[in-house]
Amino acid sequence: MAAPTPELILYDLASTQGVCFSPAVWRIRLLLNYKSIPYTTTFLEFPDIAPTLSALNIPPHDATTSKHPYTVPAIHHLPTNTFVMDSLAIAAFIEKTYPVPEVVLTSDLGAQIEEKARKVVGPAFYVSLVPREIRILSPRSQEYFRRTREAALGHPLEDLLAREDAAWEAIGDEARAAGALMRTHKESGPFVLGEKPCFTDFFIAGALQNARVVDVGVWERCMRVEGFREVYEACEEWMGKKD
Ligand SMILES: N[C@@H](CCC(=O)N[C@@H](CS)C(=O)NCC(=O)O)C(=O)O
Repeated sequence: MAAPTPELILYDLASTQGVCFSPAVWRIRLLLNYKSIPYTTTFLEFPDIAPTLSALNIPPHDATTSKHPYTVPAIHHLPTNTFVMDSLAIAAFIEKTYPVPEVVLTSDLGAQIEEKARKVVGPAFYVSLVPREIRILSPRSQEYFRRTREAALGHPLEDLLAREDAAWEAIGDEARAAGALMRTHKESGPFVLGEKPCFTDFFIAGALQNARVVDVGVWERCMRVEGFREVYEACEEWMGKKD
């Protein structure tokens, strides 16, 4: 059977693995896969993101809210020739354009979980994944990634690994509390809001899939925490299209 005509092009981050690993892009990929929207992927190397997206006339991010003027995910919606950058803006565009099946983008519980996950698990992810992400980049992207991240850090990426075990030990109880919040509606289903996935589920599953591609040990650490595991497993059926 012929492949369906793509509705959009998804701009993603390239790696030597040939599959999506960016957490922000995975959020959008999960949304597209859940809604069965056909799309193609254009993988960009880190140093090509800004030149490619600016050549498409996409306006840059506001410098006061983003470290980088251009980021992936970005999309080109072919039927309307619309370009959108930033995962939240893209999710809003997709939800408006393809409202069925509905995906709740924001909720009080979802916001609480995302904030807790960012604050609690985010720092441990950073320490574990940033020094390892470089290993799955091409030489050109490695040079860009090391230069930009070390300029911000003020020391070699690899130095982060010395803090890894302490970072994970420090978050045990709080990570379990975040996981427990994800189980609030466990009587009605495995997702944050119960029966059906919402965008917070894709936020969680996207972050875990990022860990799985970059370092399976980090993914396993998270999968031991109740809540994270259930959400990830329930979202796995929409992880089939990875490129
Ligand atoms: N707020 C953005 C963040 C996306 C983001 O940070 N993307 C990274 C890749 S995971 C990126 O494109 N970085 C560009 C760079 O480092 O130059 C979103 O949610 O889409």
